[in-house]
Amino acid sequence: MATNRTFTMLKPDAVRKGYIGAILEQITASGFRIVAMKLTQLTTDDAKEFYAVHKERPFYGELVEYMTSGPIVAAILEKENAVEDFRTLIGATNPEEAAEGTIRKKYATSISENAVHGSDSDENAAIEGAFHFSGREQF
Ligand code: YYY
Ligand code: MG
Repeated sequence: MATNRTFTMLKPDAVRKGYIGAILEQITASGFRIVAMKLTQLTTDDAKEFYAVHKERPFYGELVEYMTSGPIVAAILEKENAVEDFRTLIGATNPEEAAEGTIRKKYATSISENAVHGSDSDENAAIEGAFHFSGREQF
């Protein structure tokens, strides 16, 4: 199903370093409308479920530990071509490979602590958004 929405998390390293405002400013200045948003913290079960697709990967344990290490900002964003355009805005998974000006280039610490999540498909955007927000929390 094609939608114009994507799902993001500002990850614990970005929140700890005080980058919430700067990152949200770049997101909204790039044409995304915030449809839902909250400051929250993932439980271990939440993080395991959210990243279940990576459970056989060597970094899974560290990823779950990191993603539960502090508060995150979860949000649903709306824009034409939202999923693809947001992946472009955040840059490559490894910040060393991310293009100049991208959110990960500017704010990420490392490949594992890479500041921000962006859904990789319309289908996953819908699943991930529904994981965090009920219908009445989406505007
Ligand atoms: O979608 P994206 O976040 O860009 O990357 P994924 O390949 O889906 O991996 C999810 C998450 O896992 C990534 O944001 C950081 C972490 N990770 C890692 O710690 N080490 C890797 N070699 C690959 C991914
Ligand atoms: Mg991914």
